[in-house]
Amino acid sequence: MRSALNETSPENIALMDGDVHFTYGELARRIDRMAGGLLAGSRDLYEKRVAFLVPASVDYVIALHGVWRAGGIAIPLNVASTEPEWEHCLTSAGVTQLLTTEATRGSIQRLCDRLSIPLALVHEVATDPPAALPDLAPERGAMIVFTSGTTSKPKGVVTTHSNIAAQINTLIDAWAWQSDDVIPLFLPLHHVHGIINVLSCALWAGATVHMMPKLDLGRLCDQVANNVFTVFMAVPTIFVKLIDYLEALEDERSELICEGFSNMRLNVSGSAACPIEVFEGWRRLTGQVLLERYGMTEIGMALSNPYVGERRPGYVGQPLPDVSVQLIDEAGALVTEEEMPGEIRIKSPTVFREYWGDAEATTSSFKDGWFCTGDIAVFEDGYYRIMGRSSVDIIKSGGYKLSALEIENKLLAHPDVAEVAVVGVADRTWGEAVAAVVVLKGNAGMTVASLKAWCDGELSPYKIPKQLKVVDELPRNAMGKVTKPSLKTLF
Ligand code: MCA
Ligand code: AMP
Repeated sequence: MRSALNETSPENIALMDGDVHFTYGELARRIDRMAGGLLAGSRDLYEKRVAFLVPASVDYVIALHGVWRAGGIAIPLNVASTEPEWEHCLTSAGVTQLLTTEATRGSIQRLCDRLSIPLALVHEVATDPPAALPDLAPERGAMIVFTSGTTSKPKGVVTTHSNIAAQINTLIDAWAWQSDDVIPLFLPLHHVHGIINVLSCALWAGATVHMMPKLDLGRLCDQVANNVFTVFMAVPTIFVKLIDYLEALEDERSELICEGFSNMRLNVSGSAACPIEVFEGWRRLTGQVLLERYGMTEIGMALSNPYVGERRPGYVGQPLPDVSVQLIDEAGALVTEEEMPGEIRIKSPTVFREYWGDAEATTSSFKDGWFCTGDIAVFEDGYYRIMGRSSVDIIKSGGYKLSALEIENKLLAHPDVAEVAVVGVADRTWGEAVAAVVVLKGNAGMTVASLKAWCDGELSPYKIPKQLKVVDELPRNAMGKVTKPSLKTLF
């Protein structure tokens, strides 16, 4: 994005990184120098893929915006991933340069050496600002975010500058972002929720973002109690954790923190279904009526409860401006009656361009120009309600979308595993928890602890099964396919 940073008040504080603050003016200067370093004398990166492994910090913002301004495609990597997971991202996207920090270099240096990908520290790359920055046509690729799905390996979702601008502008208007807003950012910065809804909306609106490399409820709540923030966005798991945390505190402290939340102008929940108990629990404690919205990596935000008006518990509201929504039933017909379920299909300027290097997956995810989300919803009395997903192979745990197939493939490499099926089981904290049902070879034994230990370094920690059942055989239908829904009842 050429000017994804607000330029109206250069003296305003854009970022708080620990105790250090960065104004919009200072950030813009650093980003220009980064773009200059990345260009290294050339006129344009021409959609060259530049990945970065950078924790939430000013360096993250400089890397993201520097790549955008130099005409590259920015690929933010998950700081919690394992080497095989990073390798998939780097090779499938044809990454030619990687940016990192002193703190994270050690974990990825060996991989970059093996793949012959040049690696540099963010602060080393910056040079003098370039004489000219490339002119970026809106339809050019800007970012690749990896998302899990019904395939074993995550797919790279390519969004253009125009998609990103639409995703940001829609939310700035819908949720009334202001330059005096202040928001904490503890969500991972390799997903749309953290990158677009929090970071990019705030920086476009001229607001202030407090970068937090990790969710630390105690430190966060200290600031909330001091009325530092005006807006708060999180996944339902975090609201569950906050409710538990606040209820365990002594009354006086809990009241101060609840008052801090109560004084904010907006609390948003998304990335997974917000249970009605959580919605009501949050209202009881803080007085805040959560605004629940629905989105997806491929489409940005599509449905939202109103900023002004009734926010209905258990519902995700109505289409955001410029978003068209259809519900399509199992027979492929348009649902025209209320209370009849159908798959959500979307047309919108926010919808992504393609899955990187996977024309087949891109084509099959659209029908007649509509993006098929795989989520099932109903329309009831003016509001959409999400009922679930069409695939049992997608699990939503703590807001992360996980592929059961990816986890199964990894577990099949375990020397004692003959067969395995992975399912998501209902969980109060995580929404769904990853559970594995395995058939073992010979007389081998397995416990959750031994399985977790084996998975360490193979799968990101949040993908590792939390529950395990060892069975003699997996239930299959007449076609030989494992009947996954029946497995959920084992837990
Ligand atoms: C951490 N753990 C998890 C998860 N997170 N287990 C399952 N699912 C998870 N999501 C496990 C760790 O492996 C560890 O296990 C233990 O919990 C403690 O880890 P820790 O990192 O300390 O946990 P935490 O800091 O409390 O993390 C929970 C979290 C995090 C903050 C809720 O999961 C998170 O940031 N989730 C948000 C994801 C997100 O932003 N998704 C947006 C994508 P052990 O103790 O066994 O080692 S969706 C999206 O972008 C679309 C567009 C949308 O609609 O928003
Ligand atoms: P991701 O691909 O990680 O962007 O996750 C997108 C998915 O999260 C959607 O396809 C939905 O299944 C789910 N999701 C996001 N927001 C909500 C919500 N408010 N309620 C239910 N599911 C949601």
